[in-house]
Amino acid sequence: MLRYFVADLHLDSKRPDIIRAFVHFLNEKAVHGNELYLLGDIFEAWIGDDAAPDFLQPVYDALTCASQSGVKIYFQHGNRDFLVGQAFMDRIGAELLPECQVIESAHGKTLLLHGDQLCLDDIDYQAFRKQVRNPEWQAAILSKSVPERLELARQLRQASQEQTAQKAQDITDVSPSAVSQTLEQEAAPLMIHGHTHRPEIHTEQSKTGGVRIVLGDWDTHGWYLEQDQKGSRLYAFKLPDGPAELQDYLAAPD
Ligand code: OKV
Ligand code: MN
Repeated sequence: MLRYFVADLHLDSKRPDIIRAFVHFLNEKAVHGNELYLLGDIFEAWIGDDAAPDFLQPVYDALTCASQSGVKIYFQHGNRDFLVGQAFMDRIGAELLPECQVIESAHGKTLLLHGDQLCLDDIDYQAFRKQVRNPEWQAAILSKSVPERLELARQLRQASQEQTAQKAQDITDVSPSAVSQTLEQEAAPLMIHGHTHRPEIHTEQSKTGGVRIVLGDWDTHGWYLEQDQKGSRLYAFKLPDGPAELQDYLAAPD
């Protein structure tokens, strides 16, 4: 059994380099695995399956290609792509997971989660999360026109940027009590999550010495966790510098 885990790519038209790196990762790495776990915030702002942006077509194609070649793809919502729905899962051949999924790995019982639900010290964020995860609120949003949804997403992002700038760094990390409680409640020796953009492998996370693997966000580097019978390994790889336009321009004179 070979598995790959990624989170926090924040795919966006402004970062064609990340789109290309992800497509490359899917075609070169993920297709050789049995399972691929997308643990949230794959997309910067998903405003509904009916408004899936065209610039991500290479990503949809690579995901579809992987699922058709036998890779089981699992998708967990993040705080930016909570509106990903069953229609998009059907389109790429993936399965939606609940906000906390338990699997068996070489380490034993393993919890998978985006990670934002562990950031309990950020009271404002938890209130925001409760609202955007509410099915009635989501249905109301999805009934709006695409331009209305785009405008709302833009306003929310602006509000967040103003708030985050004021927040102490430590409240945007996981709360240690939420981590130990979650591990102990599920009697799991391992959890894997993203969200905090603090890639690390932490030990002693619970009474029984639980381990917490944090995936990195894709920015200057891409990050993925590879897992098999032997265990888990967290990899980072450098993204080619700069946007494609500049590279093409630099490559052109000859
Ligand atoms: C994070 C907080 C914004 C607090 C909106 C569709 C919709 C995505 C979004 C855009 C903004 C989340 C995802 C963010 C935290 C806020 C505001 C307050 C208190 C839509 C898809 F619904 F509008 F269509 N958003 N972001 N807040 O910038 O991450 O924590 S966010
Ligand atoms: Mn997140």
